[in-house]
Amino acid sequence: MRKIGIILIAVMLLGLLSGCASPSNEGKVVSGQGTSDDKILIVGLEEKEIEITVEKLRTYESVTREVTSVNSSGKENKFKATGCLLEDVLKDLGYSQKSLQSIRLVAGDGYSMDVPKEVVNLRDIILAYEIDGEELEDKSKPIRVVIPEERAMYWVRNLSKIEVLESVEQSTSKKIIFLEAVADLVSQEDYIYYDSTDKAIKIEELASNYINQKDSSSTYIKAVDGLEKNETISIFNSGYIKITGKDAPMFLSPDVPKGMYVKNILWFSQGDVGFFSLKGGLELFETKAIDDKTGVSLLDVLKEAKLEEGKAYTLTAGDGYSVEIGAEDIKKGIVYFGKEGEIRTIFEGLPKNTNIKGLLSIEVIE
Ligand SMILES: Nc1nc2c(c(=O)[nH]1)N[C@H]1C(S)=C(S)[C@@H](COP(=O)(O)O)O[C@H]1N2
Ligand SMILES: [Mo]
Repeated sequence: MRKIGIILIAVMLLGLLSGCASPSNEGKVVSGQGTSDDKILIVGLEEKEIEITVEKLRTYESVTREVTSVNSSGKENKFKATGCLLEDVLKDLGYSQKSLQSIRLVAGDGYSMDVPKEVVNLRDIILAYEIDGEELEDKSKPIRVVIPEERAMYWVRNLSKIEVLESVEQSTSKKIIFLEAVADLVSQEDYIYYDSTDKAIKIEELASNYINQKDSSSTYIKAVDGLEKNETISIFNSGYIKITGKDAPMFLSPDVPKGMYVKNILWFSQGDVGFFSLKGGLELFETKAIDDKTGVSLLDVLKEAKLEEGKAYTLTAGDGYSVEIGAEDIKKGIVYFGKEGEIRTIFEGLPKNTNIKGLLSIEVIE
């Protein structure tokens, strides 16, 4: 009997310690006003992180906007968002959106999104605590960000943290590596994407072989449809570039929410290296023909990577063959896919040694 008593006491103590002894929900507010532990953090503004409760956010002037979220497939979703303006919160702390470089919105579910300076400086950023006059659904609590007039990828649900960043890396590349060419030089894995099995390359392998890691603090990504974004190195490099099948080249990863995937990449860069998709270039740029070859103008590719100011360029093939081409001559060239999918160049009026087979990279000579 004594033994049982001791066990009973032990079980009750355990229950108390783990906080589940009380069956009632005493002390917790469960109305639409949000619980008292609903809060977000603002970091990077001051040395210490700033904690703001939803209760506090409700004390700022509330705004209600009729908004339409548009996702990456073009699907529209209309609703009314009510919340306070980030600008009012910042003003209260002695800052303003207009003087910030960029911010990163971090969610509790692993989603995160960098909002570039142009958006931060220009747009109203609503910290919404009500949608259509109702309390937020669980997956959006405690706050849903809404930036009217911007894509829904910025409209982070389940907001936990706003990081104020030093600056957005728009990337100053010195070198372009063609994605389709480098994909053949690293290992390829099968990647199951919906009902097809495609090929993908590990970004970590690209990074360790082709990027000077010290130079990079963020990844810049641009898609064929004009989407531009930054992604943290640690998130990006833990993922894959799918190089075949639907929406390729595409950034994806089994470890990040699908909304962070980027379809139809034109190019991405880290440090001083930009990885450029010729497939993407052919979709976006006007094509140009020389003899019976059709491709994209090298100048368009260089301009996209902001490399058009170089004095000369070194073009290097996968087998190590290279030629140097001056700024005037580079304008006469196109880059195109050969019959076996290899990347080639041809220049109007230049000798045949500039016809590169299996082009891998272009490096600027300053
Ligand atoms: N926390 C969190 N917020 C998120 C996402 C997510 O996966 N997690 N997806 C984003 C993306 S990619 C889109 S398109 C929109 C979708 O918003 P909607 O469901 O209101 O249309 O939410 C954004 N906010
Ligand atoms: Mo999305």
